[in-house]
Amino acid sequence: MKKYICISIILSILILSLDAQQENSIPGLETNQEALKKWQDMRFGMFIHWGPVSLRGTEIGWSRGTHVPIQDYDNLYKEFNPLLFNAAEWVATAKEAGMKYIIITTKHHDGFSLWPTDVSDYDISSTPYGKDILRQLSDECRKQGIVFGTYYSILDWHHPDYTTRYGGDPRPVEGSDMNKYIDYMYHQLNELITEYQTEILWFDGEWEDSWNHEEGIKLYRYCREQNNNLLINNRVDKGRKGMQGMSKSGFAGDFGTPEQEIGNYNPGIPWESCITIGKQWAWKPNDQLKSVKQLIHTLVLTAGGGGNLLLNVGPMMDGRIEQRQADSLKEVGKWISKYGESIYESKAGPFMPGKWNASTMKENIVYLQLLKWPDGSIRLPDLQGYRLKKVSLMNGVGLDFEKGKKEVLIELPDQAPNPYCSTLVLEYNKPLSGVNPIELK
Ligand code: H79
Repeated sequence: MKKYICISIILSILILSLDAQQENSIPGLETNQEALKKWQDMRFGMFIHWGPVSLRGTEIGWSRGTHVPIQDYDNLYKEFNPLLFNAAEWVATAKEAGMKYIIITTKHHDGFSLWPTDVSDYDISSTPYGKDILRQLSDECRKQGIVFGTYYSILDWHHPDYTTRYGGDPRPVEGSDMNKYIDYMYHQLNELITEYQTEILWFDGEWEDSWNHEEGIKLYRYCREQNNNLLINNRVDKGRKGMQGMSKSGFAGDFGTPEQEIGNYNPGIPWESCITIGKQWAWKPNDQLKSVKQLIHTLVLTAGGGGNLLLNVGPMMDGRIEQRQADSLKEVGKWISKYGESIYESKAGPFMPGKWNASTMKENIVYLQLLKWPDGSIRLPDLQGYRLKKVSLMNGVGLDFEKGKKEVLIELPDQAPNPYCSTLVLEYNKPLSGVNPIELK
């Protein structure tokens, strides 16, 4: 019997290690763990979708040939003159909101380049504005201590050599040469990596048939060869599973990219939810904005699931971030200045995000974020093997609690300490890293 158990154990170990080897069977796709950790600790970033399309207020990329005729769309750059663009103000807005990094659209599906690129005239240098927006922003990010990253769409519905058309574009694909387009793309990415020192490459537009898995792997490797500290999202390759955006194994990419939704609880995998502050990615006049409460709850639920939040703003045609959006961000920042300790550098759990809570932890401390303020008291399940030593309101007074057989009853004041999201701090007798996730009812 003993012999049999021994053999089974050895066999399982062999099978497990084979499995692990298979996952890493494609060399050159290993994430830079140090860069990953640094990025995960930041938890909150600003996404910026911007370009000449802000002159129309329609969606970037997607409105070319749909809401805006192609001829009009492709000529908008001739009027793009955002004289009130102020990189210092943008970065200060992000910083004040508690965001630690910025990702900006350098080239969306519409093909317009926001920097003076060597390989095209359809770029910022051909606009009446003329100055290099990307340079100003990347310089300013470094000045203010914000990590600078770049969005880049693999698909390009404007480039003649890209081999898929969209929006009723009448140009035939015969004669288009994807290899030529790929050269163009490599040249542009080299500019972003070496001249603008982008630290995060946020790819998009990988889903069309013009792109494939082999090219995805090649592109990932190329970028890392230029700078081994780069972090690259999973849309570089074809391994994305729907909008939840996690990666299948064997595909390139350092993190998953759920879009317009909070990722599922998954602390084991690096991921980032990208979510708009309103309804549209690019600026839309009178767009319906999410409330400050919704924004804070989104952040808290994301951190409580183990992910980052990349919250998107769409600046206006004159270069300013709309006042309403800036005001909301400021409010989020005020909340973070009090509760940020429960977000930055935190781990998800042990209580899974749910209807009324999220939770994060650090060592022996659990932060329990309450999305609704309960009436009088709350009951929490006991964590087997751990002793609850102290409960308090975050930034506030200690609270009385009573241990039952399997539960702890915590007494709460009548009034929520914070109108958006109050947080309890639970101190246990030892680090909670080994606890299984618990669903709260
Ligand atoms: O850059 C942003 C989007 O333009 C892009 N990814 C984020 C980061 C994106 N790629 N795919 N999708 C969005 C999904 C497509 C959704 C669509 Fe629509 C629904 C396209 C047209 C209708 C919503 C409304 C998005 C664009 C217009």
